[in-house]
Amino acid sequence: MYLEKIVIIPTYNEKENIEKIIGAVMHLQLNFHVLIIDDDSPDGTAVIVKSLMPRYAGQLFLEQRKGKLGLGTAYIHGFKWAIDKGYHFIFEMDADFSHNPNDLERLYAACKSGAGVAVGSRYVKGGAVANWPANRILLSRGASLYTRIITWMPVKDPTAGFVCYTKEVLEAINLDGIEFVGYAFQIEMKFAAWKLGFKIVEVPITFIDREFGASKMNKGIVKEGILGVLKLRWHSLFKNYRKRVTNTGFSNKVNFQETEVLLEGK
Ligand SMILES: Nc1nc2c(ncn2[C@@H]2O[C@H](COP(=O)(O)OP(=O)(O)O)[C@@H](O)[C@H]2O)c(=O)[nH]1
Ligand SMILES: [Mg+2]
Repeated sequence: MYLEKIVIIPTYNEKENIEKIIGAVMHLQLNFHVLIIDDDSPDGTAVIVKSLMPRYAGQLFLEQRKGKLGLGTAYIHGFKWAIDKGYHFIFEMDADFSHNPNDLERLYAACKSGAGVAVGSRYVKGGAVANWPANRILLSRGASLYTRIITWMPVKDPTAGFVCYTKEVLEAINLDGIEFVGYAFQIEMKFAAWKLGFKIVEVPITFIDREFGASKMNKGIVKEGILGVLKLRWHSLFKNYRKRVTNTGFSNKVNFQETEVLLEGK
């Protein structure tokens, strides 16, 4: 079977949103599959996902990790899973409706017509942010400007977490070489794709603040972002960053069944 599109949604305590967001993607009826990466949410998010799996058999998948390990490693886990299964268009999306599932189709279209990475962007013409508190807008705008000044990467919304990657891009990147886990993770993924020569296109979206549940943003994530961007630039100038993030053929291959057997044997 040709597996085309999968939306990876990382979750930590999203019980108010999870059923609705999965329903909204399925409702599109555009054959988007959904992979939830749950970090053992204490609120039982994974239990809700499991209860929905029969309804969306063959379209909804769940990977559970043992504890809160961060957004970045959740996505890396999901990317490897999706590559392993053979998906061609691999999406990142939040569970909290900040990203409108109706925009998935436009991200897909951008990749279909030649982009390696399509970024759902708040800061290009036509993009917007709704309801976010002023301090979050300032932080996000500041992070974008800072990233552009330090790295010169031509992306207006480098911290965006609503993205479509083609399989070719994710296969070209050594995913184990991606270092960061928070906002810096989003920046680094785009930076790596750019450094490896892929085309990044920004598609305007309206980002809406979450109505339900709580943000997991914290000071550590901001600090990682500030230092992380400097580190990326430093490494790309003096330490052959490209080499570190180039997939040499082995790094992204994980046999998930084998991992499970290994874990069980422990
Ligand atoms: N699996 C996993 N998901 C996470 C983690 N931290 C945040 N998320 C999810 O990542 C998405 C974005 O997080 P959110 O708290 O909304 O960040 P914000 O939009 O920057 O305030 C949501 O779907 C969260 O549930 C984590 O450590 N592990
Ligand atoms: Mg959010």
